[in-house]
Amino acid sequence: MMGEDRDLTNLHTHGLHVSPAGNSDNGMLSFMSGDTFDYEFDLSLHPGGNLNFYHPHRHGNTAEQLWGGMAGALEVADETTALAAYETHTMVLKDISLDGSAPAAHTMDDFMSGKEGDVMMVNGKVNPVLNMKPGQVQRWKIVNASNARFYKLSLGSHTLQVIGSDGGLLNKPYAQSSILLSPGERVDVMVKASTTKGYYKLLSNPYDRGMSMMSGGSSQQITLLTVNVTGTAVTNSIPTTINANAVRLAVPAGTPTRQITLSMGMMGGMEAYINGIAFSATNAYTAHSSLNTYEIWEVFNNSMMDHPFHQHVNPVQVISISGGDSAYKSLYTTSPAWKDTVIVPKGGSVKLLVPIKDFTGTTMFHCHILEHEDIGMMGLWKIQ
Ligand SMILES: [Cu+2]
Repeated sequence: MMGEDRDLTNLHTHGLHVSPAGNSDNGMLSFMSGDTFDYEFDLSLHPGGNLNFYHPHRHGNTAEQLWGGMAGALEVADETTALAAYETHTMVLKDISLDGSAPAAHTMDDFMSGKEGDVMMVNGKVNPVLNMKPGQVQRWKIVNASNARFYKLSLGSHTLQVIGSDGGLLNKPYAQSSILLSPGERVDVMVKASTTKGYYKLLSNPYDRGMSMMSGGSSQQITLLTVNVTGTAVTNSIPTTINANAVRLAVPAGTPTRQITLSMGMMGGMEAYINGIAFSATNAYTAHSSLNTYEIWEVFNNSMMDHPFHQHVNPVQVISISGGDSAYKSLYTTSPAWKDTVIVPKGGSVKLLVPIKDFTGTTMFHCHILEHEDIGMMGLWKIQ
């Protein structure tokens, strides 16, 4: 972004329920090229069984640094051994466009629309092949590490069984024909391979995140990976219970509601807002919360494109979603999913139950189309 020292960076542990203070998941820190700093994360209050994500979070530089590849998967092991026998793969979905051998530079338009690349990769490879035995069950932990690209995942002739979300394992498998995954979201799925040998494509299907006027992008169908069902058949089955302790919380009586409105600047004014304020070092919409309380956050999207709303430190459960993809809405408003990134559909809204637990300090919430975060769609969250 203009006016920022492009060397400034820091580290965010997206998804970890850890302190936002000191040398932990502190988004207010900032380091220059050549600096050394030791981070320390106490995971004793973080629930297990989830795939998380680390990337820089220096306001103004976040989008360009992630775009260039500064990100990775951060797995926290299951607290049970129930799924240990299944062959497990972690998949990092990332797109990029290259200018020669360097990541293509951002344009002004990219900051408004969110930058999508023309090369789609799984773990840094274009359309890799994954072998499965006929009848085999595999577990795939998938993170969308792209700046702005949405993936609507499906596997030819197969059903994807969702067993976990951003914050951990679900009570049981939820069968899906496709799964919408916006930037910053994760999904944990089990797949039972066909008994018919052959090649099956893991696709990203067209999805209109509100940028349909532009060519390409999330509105294209792309083959991300090819499953090759081959070899000697096995008879694996998907468990009917995953995590019996996973429950949907009831909304406590008298829980206060906070309203958060996301909006974009008009043509030419390259800014994005939370409750009318574009985040800067000196001005931000600030939510003040008390430790050991619950809040309902009602997040409205007053713009023409979807925004993945991400809050640090405390995961939430989704009470309701207005607008958007019906399968996404059904999955996250009926399952005991813990989420830290939730799509707020264009022209729609979401209602989140926010437990404020364990940690005080100053943290943040923002759009996870990181260009939007960099132009101001971020607020501060002060927990006392
Ligand atoms: Cu956004």
